[in-house]
Amino acid sequence: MELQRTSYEHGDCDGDGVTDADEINGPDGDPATPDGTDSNDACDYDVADISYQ
Ligand SMILES: [Ca+2]
Ligand SMILES: [Ca+2]
Ligand SMILES: [Ca+2]
Repeated sequence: MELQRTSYEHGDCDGDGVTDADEINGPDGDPATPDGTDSNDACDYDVADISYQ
């Protein structure tokens, strides 16, 4: 039995609410067109890309 997980379960290293995949690839999942945010900076994210919380 695992303890309750936090944001890592969603692959969100910085915990800003946008998953690493979305920050790196953009919401369309294509790395050729990133969303331009830093997946390691919780202050750098696109509000439109928040997929949970
Ligand atoms: Ca993030
Ligand atoms: Ca993209
Ligand atoms: Ca970020």
